[in-house]
Amino acid sequence: MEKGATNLNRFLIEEQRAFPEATGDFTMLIESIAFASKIISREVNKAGIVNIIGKAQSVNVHGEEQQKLDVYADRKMIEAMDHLGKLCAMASEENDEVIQVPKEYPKGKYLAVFDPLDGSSNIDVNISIGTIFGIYKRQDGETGTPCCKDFMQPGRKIVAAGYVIYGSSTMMVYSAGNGVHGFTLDPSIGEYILSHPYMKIPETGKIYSINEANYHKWDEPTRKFVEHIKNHSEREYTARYIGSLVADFHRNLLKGGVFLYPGDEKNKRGKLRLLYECAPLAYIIENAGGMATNGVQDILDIVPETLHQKEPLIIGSKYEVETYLKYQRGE
Ligand code: AHM
Ligand code: MG
Repeated sequence: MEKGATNLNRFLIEEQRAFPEATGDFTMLIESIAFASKIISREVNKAGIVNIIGKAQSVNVHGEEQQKLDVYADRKMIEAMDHLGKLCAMASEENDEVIQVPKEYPKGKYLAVFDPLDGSSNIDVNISIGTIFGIYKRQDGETGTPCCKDFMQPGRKIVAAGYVIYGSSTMMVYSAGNGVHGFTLDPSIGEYILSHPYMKIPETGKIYSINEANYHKWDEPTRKFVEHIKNHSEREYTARYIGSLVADFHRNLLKGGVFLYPGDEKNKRGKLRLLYECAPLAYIIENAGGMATNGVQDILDIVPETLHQKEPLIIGSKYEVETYLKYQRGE
């Protein structure tokens, strides 16, 4: 490691030291997610040259075909965390039910939620994809075998969240409530190095990201908002939509702007899952000075009713999200 560089391990230890009551449990969890992400990153990078591209023989809980790498990434995330003695259960976009800690391992107080490989339909065309995660504490007084109910907590209860983007470089972006920090993987030494401390999203930005093919299915306020963006010549908005949430989100976090996946006629609650996608990214954006809403409520205030619940997601710079809300309120 270069002199003066801070790797993830050092960063977490120093962050932990700032909180004398911290036990280090949490540091171990984040490091384990980082470990899983390095393995996933390696597989994603060689996806074009090994026979791993293509569909697995299974369909996930949403009726979508699972890609082989989805299944692989899901297993790596589970294996990285199940034995630590820090978790009482996990929930993943790729699993119908709560994932229990195997009997042979002790249980801890945390719950992990994750989308192991978001945007995986983009793998075959070599577009950036990502892993999204969130950590909650089990609610007070809950004992016994963890079940769905344990996960029915609003995003405000998240104790840490983040994502990994497998892009031109692999980056982990993480927050435990004390700023948002980005770490870039140095593949030559296999270490995440702090490259983007205290990330902040600009108050307003030029980018809007939405799948406009759905225009005629959106509600009136969403259509009006997008028309407003397009006709706002002095702000010079520009459209950018990859169709890979982590990549779209990451770009907008750095440059400013808004990402929208609203509900529409066909998918009333949009497409993105509250627990695995919306809430962790909403936690990151709020800690970076931005906003996230479903058009009515802050994403972080929504109490999930089911594990795989979907929510409309409008997320990004304050100015653009507030403008969207004004259209929703008819102002
Ligand atoms: P996935 O979790 O099955 O990969 O799907 C989620 C992805 C997001 O990454 C992306 O923002 C969205 O689907 C794109 O949807 P669409 O193709 O409808 O625009
Ligand atoms: Mg996803």
